[in-house]
Amino acid sequence: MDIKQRMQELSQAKYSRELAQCGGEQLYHVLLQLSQELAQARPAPAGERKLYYFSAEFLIGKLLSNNLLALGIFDEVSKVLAECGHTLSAVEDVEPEPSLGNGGLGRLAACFLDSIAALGLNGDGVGLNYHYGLFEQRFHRSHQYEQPNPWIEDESWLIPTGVEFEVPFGFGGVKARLLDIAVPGAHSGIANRLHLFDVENPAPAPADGIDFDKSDLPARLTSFLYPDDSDEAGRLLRVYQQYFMVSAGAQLILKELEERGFDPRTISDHVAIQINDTHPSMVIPELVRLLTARGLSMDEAVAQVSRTCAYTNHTILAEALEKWPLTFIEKVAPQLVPIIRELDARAKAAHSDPRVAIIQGGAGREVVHMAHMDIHYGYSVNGVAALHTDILKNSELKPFADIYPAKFNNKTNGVTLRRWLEVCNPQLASLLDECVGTEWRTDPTRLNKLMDYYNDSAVLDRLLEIKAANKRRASDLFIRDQYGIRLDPEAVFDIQVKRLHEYKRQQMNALYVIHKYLEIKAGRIPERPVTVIFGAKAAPAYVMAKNIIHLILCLRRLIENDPQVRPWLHVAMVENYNVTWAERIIPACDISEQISLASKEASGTGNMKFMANGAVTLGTLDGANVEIAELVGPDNIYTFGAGSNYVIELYDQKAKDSSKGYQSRVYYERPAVKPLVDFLLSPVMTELGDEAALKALQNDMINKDWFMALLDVEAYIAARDRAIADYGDRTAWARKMLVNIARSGFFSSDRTIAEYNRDIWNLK
Ligand code: 26Q
Repeated sequence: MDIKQRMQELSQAKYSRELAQCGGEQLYHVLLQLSQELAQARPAPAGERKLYYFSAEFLIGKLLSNNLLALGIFDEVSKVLAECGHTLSAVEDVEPEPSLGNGGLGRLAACFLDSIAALGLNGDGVGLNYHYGLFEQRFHRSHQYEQPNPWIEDESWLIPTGVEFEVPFGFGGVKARLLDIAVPGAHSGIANRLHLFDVENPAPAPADGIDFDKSDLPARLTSFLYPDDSDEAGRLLRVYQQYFMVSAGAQLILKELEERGFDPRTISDHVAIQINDTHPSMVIPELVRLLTARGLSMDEAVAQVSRTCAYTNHTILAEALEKWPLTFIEKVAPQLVPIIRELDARAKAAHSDPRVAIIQGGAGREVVHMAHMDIHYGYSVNGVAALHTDILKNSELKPFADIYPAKFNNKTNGVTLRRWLEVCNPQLASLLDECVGTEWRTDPTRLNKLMDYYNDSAVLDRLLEIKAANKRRASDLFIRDQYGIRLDPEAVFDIQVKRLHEYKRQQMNALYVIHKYLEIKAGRIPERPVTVIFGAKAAPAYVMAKNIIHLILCLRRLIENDPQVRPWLHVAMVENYNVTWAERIIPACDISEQISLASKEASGTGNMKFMANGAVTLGTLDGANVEIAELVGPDNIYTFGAGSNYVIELYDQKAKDSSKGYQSRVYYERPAVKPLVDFLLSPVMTELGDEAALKALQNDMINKDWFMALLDVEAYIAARDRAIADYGDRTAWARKMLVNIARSGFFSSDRTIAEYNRDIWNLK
């Protein structure tokens, strides 16, 4: 197809204008329609087995650039736009971001869909069409506020399908309407689909804020994505959402199975269901229900489902493991209760250990342990990084691993380098083309060839130039879109962007900022200026997380107002950090902060995106950081802090005797630590901030510090200062960048998906 000609036809048809006369908004809609036409003209992949990736979240981000890339018309469209005096990135500014996920788990699902399509595999996503994505974050007086975040416009990526199913809730049936988003595969010529279910008559927008009547069902079923990351909201509406998704999804699977001409008795030969954390776990009893309704015996149905479903665990935080009161399920989907009781009875008959029961608790207090159902009635259980899977097998899920050793397997996460390198860092991508050839775009292991340039000063200089250009660009966008806030592009960019959670330890990063501030005030001028950038949303009900945001924003104001400190230290916090901001900021990073308490971050995926863009990791030996460290070697990463075995040991000691194990006060009393923690309530801070919030935070640090920030803070400061000092040797630093980029191919989600397919799905 002649792309330019088709763009011209569309601009005429839609706006009766020449392409060159169109503004950004019109060009966006021309390109949206063009992409939809091309994607919908593509065939579905061949293959008798089909994967359904069930997830409550798909944090897809803006789609225009990525779809143009996958459709193979990115360069051509960029050229046509340039002829009209526009850039693709300016056109994409018009696109609203669909923030249909909280963070890592949702973004992983989006990367996976991209890779499944790129590998030409037969696999679709199944989820919900939330009308409001994750809340929009606003800062006011150094506090976070939440606003609704609508993303659906009259013309969007959603394609109506006309497909409908009835979902039988306790209160009556609700029609589920299916909308699709096309997922074109790069280099594969096919397109898969993201299936998003919605109610027939969604409620209109709420008048104000993100609060709404949660009992207004069914109209409110798909209104909001739950704004929690790892916090159990414990809400009935969440269970309604989950059942709506899995019932409609299971009906879709059976419909397609029939259309493909297969008997439901053979479903496990033709279907694989990946359950993304426990949010879709009710698909297991629902599928049993639907199969028995189609004539299978209970034994047959259970056997088929157990060979169809596979479960991915994304967390070891006990509070994030979903356990629903049986009364909730009784209310939402009473027809599932006898099935769940039957599944539980079978598990109890086979395994007397009460720790592996599905239903736990006495009469009236019974809870359904969703992960336990997945493990007994799924054929695969995987963790998301080597360390995480080891911890699952050896401690968190040990009783299960002893029963089902063969089910457990590791699939280290990955990210799509198409979005996270080719699109977001085109200059680096073309340097890589020059150095290693363009094949890395389909085979990321080819990036290893970059090691040949370890001593090539021209290439090392180019890496530094590209990084400097990306820092300038990020600074310009900051001034444009973040209320004129200035970054210093000459400074070291030290970045921590991820959801706000105590275990991720943004508070420890803030303690480093305090340390630097006090050093400068004492006349000890640092070697070079540092810009510390944060980006993080706190779950609206997570008070401690909001207090940490408050601390960071107060430090920002304190430093901005201090002419002695300002030349050497900047603190910036991105308002409304999302996928769009991630694409702007990650290419500009020098030091990537991955400082979770060892054993707590299942994998992390931001760490991989930073590495691929030439940032050097400063991190604990947690999650996938462990694998990054192995791949790049000790000279090209800064690791510090307590190891996971020691941390787990400390928690075990504390569980046995609360006077044993980690005692934060002991670390608080250390001379290097006390002044940092005390600073939270110093006069300069209480004058700027909310004393009660700062006091609550300080009190927690001294007396609890559940995630042991004070245990690691001294080692952290030393490692971070070492990294900032090393930055001064530009050639040596450029080599570290080069090694990180060269070794990042392993973290392509194409590799991860190839492993899922080889070990779990067997699609072709
Ligand atoms: C649970 C119950 C009620 C309401 C919300 C939730 C909920 C929502 C989202 C629980 C957990 C999540 C998200 C978890 C998550 O993002 N986990 C991250 O998954 C990434 C991909 O595997 C990992 O890289 C991260 O380490 C892990 O934290």
